[in-house]
Amino acid sequence: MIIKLTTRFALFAALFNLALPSSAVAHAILVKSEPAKDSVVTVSPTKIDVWFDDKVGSEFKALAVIDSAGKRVDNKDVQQETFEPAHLYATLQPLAAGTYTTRYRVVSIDGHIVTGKFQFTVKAP
Ligand SMILES: [Cu+2]
Repeated sequence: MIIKLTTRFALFAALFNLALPSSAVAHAILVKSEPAKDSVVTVSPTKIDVWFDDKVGSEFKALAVIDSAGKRVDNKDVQQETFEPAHLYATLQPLAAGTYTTRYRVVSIDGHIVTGKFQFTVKAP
């Protein structure tokens, strides 16, 4: 009985590991941004900052801010903080009142590409 349970547990553990290794262990996820997701700001931000839970690759990184008409309002100058490789940022053009969508794409250290988006709103003070 003990052997059978142990075997079953080992099989379960093996299956679980096969199913979830990268997403559970090394897949970078966005944990913070400035402006924050779904926030309302009254001053046009001069840049967009995003932070992941782990360092991301320096290649293939992309960060774009798009207005409600689909026009890019970032300066296409995405940078990775030298001493904090989980942090990316890009500078922004002056933003009129409106809702903006930030889109990002990074490569996790496990080699997987992670993409996502979130919105923030600029409101006249
Ligand atoms: Cu992954």
